[in-house]
Amino acid sequence: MIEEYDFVKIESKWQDRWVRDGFYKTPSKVDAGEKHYILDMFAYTSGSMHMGNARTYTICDVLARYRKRQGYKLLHPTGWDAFGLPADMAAVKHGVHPSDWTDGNIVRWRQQFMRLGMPFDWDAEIATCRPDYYRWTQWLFLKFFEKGLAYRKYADGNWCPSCQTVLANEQVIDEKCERCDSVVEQKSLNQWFFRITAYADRLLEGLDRLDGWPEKVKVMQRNWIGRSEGAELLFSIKDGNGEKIKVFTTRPDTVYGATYMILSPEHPMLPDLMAGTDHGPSAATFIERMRRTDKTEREAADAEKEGAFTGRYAINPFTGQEIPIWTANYVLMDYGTGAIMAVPAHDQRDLDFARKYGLPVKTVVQPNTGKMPTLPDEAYVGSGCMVNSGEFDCLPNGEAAEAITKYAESKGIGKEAVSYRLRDWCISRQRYWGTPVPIIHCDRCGMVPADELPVELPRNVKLTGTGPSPLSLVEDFVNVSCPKCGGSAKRDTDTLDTFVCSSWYFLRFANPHYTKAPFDDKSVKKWLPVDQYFGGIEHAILHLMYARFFTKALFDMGLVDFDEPFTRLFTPGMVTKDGRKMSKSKGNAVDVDEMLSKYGADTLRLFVLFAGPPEKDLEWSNKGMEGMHRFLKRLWRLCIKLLTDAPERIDKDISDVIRRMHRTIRKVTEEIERIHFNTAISSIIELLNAAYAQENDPKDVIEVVETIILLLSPFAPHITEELWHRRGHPDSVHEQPWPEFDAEMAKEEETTVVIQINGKLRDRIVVPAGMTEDEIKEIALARERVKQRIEGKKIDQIIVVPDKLVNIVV
Ligand code: ANZ
Ligand code: ZN
Repeated sequence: MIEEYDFVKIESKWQDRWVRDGFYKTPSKVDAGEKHYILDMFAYTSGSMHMGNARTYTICDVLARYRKRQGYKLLHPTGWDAFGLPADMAAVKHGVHPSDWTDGNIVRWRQQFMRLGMPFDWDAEIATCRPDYYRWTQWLFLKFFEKGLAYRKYADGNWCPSCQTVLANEQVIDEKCERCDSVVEQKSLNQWFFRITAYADRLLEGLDRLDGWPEKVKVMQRNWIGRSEGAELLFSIKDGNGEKIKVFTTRPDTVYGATYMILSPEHPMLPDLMAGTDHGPSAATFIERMRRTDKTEREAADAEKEGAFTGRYAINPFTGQEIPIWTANYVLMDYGTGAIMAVPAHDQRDLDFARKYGLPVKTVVQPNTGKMPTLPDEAYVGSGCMVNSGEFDCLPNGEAAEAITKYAESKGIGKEAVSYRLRDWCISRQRYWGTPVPIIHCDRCGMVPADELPVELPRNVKLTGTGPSPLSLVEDFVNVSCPKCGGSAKRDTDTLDTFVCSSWYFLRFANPHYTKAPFDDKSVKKWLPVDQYFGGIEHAILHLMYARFFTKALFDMGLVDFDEPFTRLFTPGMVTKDGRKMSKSKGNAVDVDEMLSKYGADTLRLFVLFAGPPEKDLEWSNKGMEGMHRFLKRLWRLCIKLLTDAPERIDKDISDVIRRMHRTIRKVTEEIERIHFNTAISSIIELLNAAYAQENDPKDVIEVVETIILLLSPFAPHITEELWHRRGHPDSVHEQPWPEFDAEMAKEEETTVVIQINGKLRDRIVVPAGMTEDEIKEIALARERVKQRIEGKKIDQIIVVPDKLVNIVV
């Protein structure tokens, strides 16, 4: 009777041992070229680990284990992104203190990491909610403040008058507060911002150097920054007091076609413009309604365009014509200048609007076909020659854009301009569970940096979920004396967005308990930048942009000597069930702990790695789990049988299975390097099957099986460790050097295939043996000699005899 595969016992035994032996402890001595920093986005402690997290962390762990085996010295830490709104909400709902709730979650997360076979160094963990961490978040905030990169200004927010707080866009439903149904107002509040827009160009330029990042993430960041080149043009107002309306346009060439103007409903010039006109009151009603409409709704491309005439006219500076000034939902205050010249003939949104309200349409760009564009409902947005444009007629429109901008500049009515979609980052929250803003407001001295850090979050607060910032109710927190003049002053009572905490944690990991600064310069020089970063695509913009911004700002302050934090980035796909993202609220989540109890970590790890390419979404399958579990049992049976009582290998004949083993080592190594873990695992499975086929001839099989254990160990670390020890090796399998292949033996067998056309020999090709029919066909058809002979002829049939012959019948 062969002993059963008892994964419960095996896994917990090794998990404890690895932590005790300091498996992921950061080595102190690291020579040049030896360091490797692998990092997974640290966990947001709003709950416990879900299957998507389990997959991402597993992918990261495999690569870390593999790099270690290659001889790299690893920095591979983890920690907790531990502040944030969910803790406040849990406190209100269940009456538990956010701090206790968070600590409870951290304990669970830690256990789950352990159970998955990820033996982190828990003495080196960091948590953003602990004073020894957030004092440095505050310190950095003050640095940014000192450099003018953090500032406070009045800004519009969704204000619920009965809850007395700003709501996120997501919390506004049909213009009403999701909690109390009051109509939400736009209210200006004092808010803190980081001046990320000052880094827009640097953030763009840096992307071009990030060769190790997925293209799709770079595209998302580029779009988010949204750089547009164009011009600003000034339009004077008929019967005005000399004030001019400034527009931003990417198409200055079309200025002769500007038949009306639109100001955003929030535009500051509107009230004065409308005062006393007949149209004023109806426009005012429209504006009031727009102010209450959710911005994202207004911005949606398919939102119905609506507007109102202000009763006033502007003068098109190029045609001299009077054009009506409107206000409309689709022009936003926070882009460009908040005002546009509308060119309905060449802009679809303007055309839709003009059709709806009967405004004139004038074509100024003619397609190069010579025909005028026909325009009932579709704007002509292509290029062409200028028409109806005075002295600029007949110029190609690209040249006209330049000429018109130059002309405007010479007349003092315009200039070249660049506009960005990127906005400054609003970092203040009227919430409790976050890093307190370390600023003191003094009537005499203004905003004064707190002199003692950390500004500790008081524990005793009343959280009701409504009302103003919870900290503003804690009197002995609020009332302080001014560090500058000693007079009575008040602390800022906002807390920082959690994305601030996570914008620099990767620096802290280099020396997590450093007490003299946020990060230890010497250790940062040794370990940073992060060589390989892992995290979900949902962070493509926010976190990954903020961390880049921080790094660049710190670089400019001379605090770090690199300006991109993550050299390579990998974004694993989601885990889905029945085609939809797994989520507790949708009721389709598969519980990680339950799967670990039922099948063990090695099975779960193999399943999430094997079921598809890591960058793609992965559909959960119970059958797939069963399949992986069976594979491990097969491995167990064969090994136990062979490794406990088989004879040593004596004669050194090279059999097929040994060749295959060398090919597998090569393949697995290449595939791990490309993070194609699914194909790496499938070739290990094939090798095991080949070993089984030779079970009765154990002399080669022993070598093969030991290699399988070595190759499989980063993926399924527990079973392989156990089998390695059973085989009598005293050291951990995870300390063995990565197996090497013999290039000669790993060579694919080659074969010569003859190519015939209508039965006559025309060419010969040498290809790896075992190619599929389609692969051979493709190669044959691409040969020059073949192409020449079949050119212009119709192929009736292609006959393939694998490894031997292709006959093309034409
Ligand atoms: C005249 C024009 C003619 C325009 C034309 C386009 C085509 P991107 O490429 O996204 O930067 N625009 C400017 N500010 C706006 C705002 N605050 N809200 C809504 N739309 C605004 O878009 C730039 C174009 O979007 C600008 O160029 C302007 O319309 C519009 F044939 O000006 B254009
Ligand atoms: Zn003062």
